Amino acid sequence: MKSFSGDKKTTVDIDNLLSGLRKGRIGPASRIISILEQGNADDMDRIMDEVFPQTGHGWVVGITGPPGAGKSSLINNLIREARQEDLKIGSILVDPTSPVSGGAVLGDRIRMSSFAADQKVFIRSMGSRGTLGGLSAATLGAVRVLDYLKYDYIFVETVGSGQVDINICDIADTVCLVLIPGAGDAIQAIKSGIREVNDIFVVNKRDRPGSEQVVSNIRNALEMREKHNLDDNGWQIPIHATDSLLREGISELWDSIKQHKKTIQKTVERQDKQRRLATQEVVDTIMHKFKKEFLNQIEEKIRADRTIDEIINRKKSPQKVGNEIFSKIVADQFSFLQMPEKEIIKSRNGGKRCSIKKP
Ligand SMILES: Nc1nc2c(ncn2[C@@H]2O[C@H](COP(=O)(O)OP(=O)(O)O)[C@@H](O)[C@H]2O)c(=O)[nH]1
Ligand SMILES: [Mg+2]
Repeated sequence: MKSFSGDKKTTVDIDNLLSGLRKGRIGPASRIISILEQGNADDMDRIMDEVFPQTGHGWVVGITGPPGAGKSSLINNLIREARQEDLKIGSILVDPTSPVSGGAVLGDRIRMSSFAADQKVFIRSMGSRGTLGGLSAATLGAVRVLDYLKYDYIFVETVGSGQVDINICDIADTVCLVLIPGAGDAIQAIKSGIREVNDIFVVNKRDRPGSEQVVSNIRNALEMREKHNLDDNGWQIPIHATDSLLREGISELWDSIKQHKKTIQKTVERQDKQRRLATQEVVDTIMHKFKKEFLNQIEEKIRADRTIDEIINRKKSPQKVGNEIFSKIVADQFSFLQMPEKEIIKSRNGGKRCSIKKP
């Protein structure tokens, strides 16, 4: 297998792939997504510099919920609906690398293979390994690659989990929470679904007993919410009961997704959300650089300074020492051992003292 990391060839490879992408080719897009998955920040920077300015076309639909709820089956059906309108559809399935997903991924492959010959459908699964179990920067990168290629709707399937660095609610324009009857934690999921500004509820497997109960639980919870006046952008959260096997309730769900797009596309809330995401990404980029460039040095410096002795001798707590060093960094009094990356560092005193360049 070809390696994309580290060497000079990488730059050439990426350049070639980007030029393929410019021609709208799928092969290079797929390989670019693989590069993003490898998580090299420089590659990511290079690719996004090219891709990002040409994005903003695609509508990102997050399909989230517990494993086995039928998310992939629903997406499969939604793609069918969208294809009847000749829309170009991308789909990214984020596999949580758990034993449960092994079989599901195989199922996905079989289901999705029905679109193999369709040039206007792109389906890709991405691992979430190496991240905190949910979405990674690579997922967002992949969404942007598809957006660049003018996919009209991009479905992102994720297993609903709370603590992730980039949440599906941050990156999706429309979030559908998929629940099923008989799952013990349904009420809890409903509550957090509402809290996290879920846009559409789906109760899949409506062929199973108890689905009406789940629908009415959601309805009750939503009514409570409305009484507390949390509705702001004029969108009334719908609840769709679906059967993905018999394809029932799917076209209504698809209509709701399109309606949601129409309703919120030009709202201030959407702009605010985009600003929040952009801010978070900028901060993440800085943090990443900061960790890479400074943390090792700070650690070495602490070791060399015998600062730790004060902790071992119970003179100071680790927290106090940490806070003192942090204050020194902020006050520009902390000397690093070596010169970190040139462009963000200014040197003084013959290169011995370095600090983050002030804006
Ligand atoms: N009875 C029933 N089974 C369904 C329905 N939708 C999906 N399934 C089945 O549920 C299992 C999990 O579906 P899948 O789409 O892989 O769920 P995901 O893990 O949420 O993506 C599969 O065996 C599907 O065939 C439905 O509406 N009714
Ligand atoms: Mg799935």
